[in-house]
Amino acid sequence: METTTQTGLENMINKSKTDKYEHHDYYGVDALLSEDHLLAREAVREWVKREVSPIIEQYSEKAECPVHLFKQLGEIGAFGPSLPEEYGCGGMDEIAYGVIMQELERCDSGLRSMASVQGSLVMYPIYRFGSEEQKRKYLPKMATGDIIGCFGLTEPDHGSDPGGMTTSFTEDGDDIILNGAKMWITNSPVADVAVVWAKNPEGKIQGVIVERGMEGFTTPEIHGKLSLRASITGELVFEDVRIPKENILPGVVGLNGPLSCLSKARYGIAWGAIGAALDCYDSALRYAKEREQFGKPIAQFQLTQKKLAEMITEITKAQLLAWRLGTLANEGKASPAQISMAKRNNVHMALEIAREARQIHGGMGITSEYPIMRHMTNLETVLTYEGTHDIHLLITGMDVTGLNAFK
Ligand code: TGC
Ligand code: FAD
Repeated sequence: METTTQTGLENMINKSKTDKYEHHDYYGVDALLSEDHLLAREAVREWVKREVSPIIEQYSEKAECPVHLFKQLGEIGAFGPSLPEEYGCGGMDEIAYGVIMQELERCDSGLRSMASVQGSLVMYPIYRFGSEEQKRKYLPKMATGDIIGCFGLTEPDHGSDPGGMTTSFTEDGDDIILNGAKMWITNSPVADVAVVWAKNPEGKIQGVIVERGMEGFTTPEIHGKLSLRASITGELVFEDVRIPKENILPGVVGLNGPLSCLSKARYGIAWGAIGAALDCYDSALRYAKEREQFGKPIAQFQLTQKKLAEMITEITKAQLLAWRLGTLANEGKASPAQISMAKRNNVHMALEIAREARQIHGGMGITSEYPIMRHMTNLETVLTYEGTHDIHLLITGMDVTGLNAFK
């Protein structure tokens, strides 16, 4: 007798995937994009379909990061697309940055994380707050993916409240001595450099570039993640790490330094999450038209149509929100609170769509044959990192009332 494993589920699950994704643009939002935006999107989509879609499910199942993609992400211009060309970056606008993040997250939130962290959380602070020497040393090599970076803000006891951090440094001649620990750091076990936020002897927050190999600096991996499995996450541990003072980012003192980096990355997530939602919708629509029950496609049942109609409505609203945020960002007018609203709304929207798409796929929806469960579990992380769903709600609440719920 053959076992279920030999004949059943494993045979149904196609391990090498053909990416059948078709674009969905119900309100003609693409007409609001420029030729350059569309070209950038097409290039990333084509790369994702060829290089990543066939393998992403396997990496996610194995909880392994496809580190070979860092160089390729550099080649397609995914690292710092809106930072200036003079440092080897893309020189594009904020909408181009958004559409690139959307294509990456259409494949996997962890893939987008690889790019968000490198571009928005490591290259951006070096560009915005670094010395000219630091910019020339790090940015061109980071843009190509030759140097991988990570961003250390969160600590074991300070997540939503990073201002309470205890990681700190003292001064010793031309050096500083760094002590403390950071937790939940994307890319840390494979990073060459870390932008670390720590308190100076006056108790003020400053950014420090810490390089792999510095004595007392370790980056243990965090295991057991059931979400964002194709992204590698770890800690940053500093035990009397001696670092030259020239590695301090000279351009900012205070919590607004790391928070402004978060604004840049949250903006990318507001666009990116739509990608995950589109992939779930696309898969659900195709499945509903192909799968028959009671002698007709399940897409013909009103309850399925309700799900699909509500999905595309929510996606369309999110696309318009992201586009408007992009135009504000291009004018330098996107406020942190507006970015919070878009991050919160679009990630929650994507998670809800993943749950509905899972239902449409029936039992097959829980398998790795379809991307739904991977997106759904990924989005649980996206809902929490870069500021939790509730923290962003309170940021909006503070903005509209003028009253601070945090203090
Ligand atoms: P608060 O007193 O409100 O603010 C301190 C200073 O910062 C300014 N500020 C901002 N500046 C730029 N951008 C923003 N988004 C800003 N938000 C606030 C603010 O004006 C003030 O400036 P100044 O000049 O008056 O000093 O600070 P608070 O301690 O009360 O905290 C406020 C709160 C809770 C909103 C903030 O701490 C927060 O956003 N918490 C969430 C933490 C968070 O998002 N952590 C993310 C860690 S990194 C990450 O998750 C990466 S995942 C990467 C991936 O894999 O993709
Ligand atoms: P907590 O802050 O302990 O929050 C727990 C719960 O309490 C949440 O529901 C929260 O909304 C709620 N809460 C907290 N304060 C309030 C309040 N005032 N009012 C109401 N509710 C509140 N960090 C980095 O620095 N760099 C990274 O690269 C990075 N990558 C990450 C990758 C992954 C996979 C994950 C899971 C996290 C990552 N993070 C990173 C950390 C992430 O930003 C934090 O997890 C997040 O900010 C929340 O912090 P916390 O997990 O400590 O939760």
